[in-house]
Amino acid sequence: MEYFKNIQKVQYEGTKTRNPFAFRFYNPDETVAGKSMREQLRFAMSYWHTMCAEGTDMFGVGTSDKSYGASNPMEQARNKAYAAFELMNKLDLDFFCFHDRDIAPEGATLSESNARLDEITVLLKELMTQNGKKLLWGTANCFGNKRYMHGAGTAPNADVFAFAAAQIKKAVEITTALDGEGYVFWGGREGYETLLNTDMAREQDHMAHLMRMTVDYARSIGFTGDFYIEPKPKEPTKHQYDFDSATVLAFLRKYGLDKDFKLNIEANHATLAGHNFQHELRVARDNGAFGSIDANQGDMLLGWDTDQFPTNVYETTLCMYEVLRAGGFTKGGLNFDAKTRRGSYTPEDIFLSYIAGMDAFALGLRMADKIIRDGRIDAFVADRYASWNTGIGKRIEEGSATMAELEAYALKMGDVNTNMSGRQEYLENVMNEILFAY
Ligand code: XUL
Ligand code: CO
Repeated sequence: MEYFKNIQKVQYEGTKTRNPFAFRFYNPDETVAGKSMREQLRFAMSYWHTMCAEGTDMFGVGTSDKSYGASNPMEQARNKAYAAFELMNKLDLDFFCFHDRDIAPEGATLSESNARLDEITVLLKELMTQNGKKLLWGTANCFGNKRYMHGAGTAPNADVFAFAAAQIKKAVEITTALDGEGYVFWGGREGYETLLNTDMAREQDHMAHLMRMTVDYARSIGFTGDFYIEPKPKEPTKHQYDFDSATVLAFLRKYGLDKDFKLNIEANHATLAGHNFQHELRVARDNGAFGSIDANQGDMLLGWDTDQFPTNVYETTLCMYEVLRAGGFTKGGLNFDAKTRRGSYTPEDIFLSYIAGMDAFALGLRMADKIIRDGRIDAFVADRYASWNTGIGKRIEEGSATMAELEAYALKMGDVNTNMSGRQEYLENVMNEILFAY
């Protein structure tokens, strides 16, 4: 059965093409910055948005049909899996990501849900082998069911915690069975609506405990992938504990989990936290915690997580600059945690959106490589800190300068007469030149 009959395999046709179902910038086998674009970008399909979400919003029902011709939920799950691999093949996506409940619907009991997961895991494994596709990461949906109304790992009720742990245990097992390269914790409802009813310290202790147990269990069953936390400041809860990269790093260090977890940075979550995407990536990179990316973009005029397909090349360029500077992806990749707008409701729109997102990142990779080869921006930054390479600066960095020595140095100077311009506008113009003029 072919689900997307009107659409052929999308090919690279270069920038002269007028074919909307072609890549202009993503040429998978072309080498950019020392590796093929395929290896640099490691694109992944998000099962939840692409295969499941029908475009419902707070004001209206779904606009697109994701039933895949099925008449019951398990038939739908099976058809969905076949459709997912057809879509990945046609878009040349090598990876996918899922929540447990995306691939198989929740049953009436935990054991029924687990049996359903087992059945679909066998099917996915077969399809992965047949089609040469890989699982970038798996996760558990511990936020959709009403039992998680007050949180999962941070729920005030220990029974809810136990249920979440059981669900995560199974999600880790299927991720391991499918050779997943990663496992994600996104704190869906791990936060609070009001401190009047919340013991924040206790909730965070519990979350750390759950993460420690998960890592230990996963390693004991042979999971060799990376663990990630995906920061997000709010939505669905007013405050989410994994607010941003810096907050997550502090949490991991407090509980001694920093060796076990890296970060999965999402563009729209960065902007919700009042940062830009590059800032969140830089914090992760500077702390040796860069792991993976949820590729999307928000709308600066809206205060919520719009999960739009990323098309802003300035953003993708600065993102790929950070990725290259971090040494590239190891087990992570670019997962399109993105959905078509509710009005873009046809199957063709899904393809056009992935093409747009993949091309925006392919172009971003090409431009990031140009920034590095051009060298002016990196040289400017290096030069800006030149006073630290010798003399008093070097002694401070080495930790050998004393307060008394610095006082004597400052007294002798009288005042600082050596400040350089930050040249922001010049550097922004260099960016424009690199992006648009050569
Ligand atoms: C929600 C979000 C999730 C995670 C996985 O904002 O980004 O889809 O990526 O649970
Ligand atoms: Co995400």
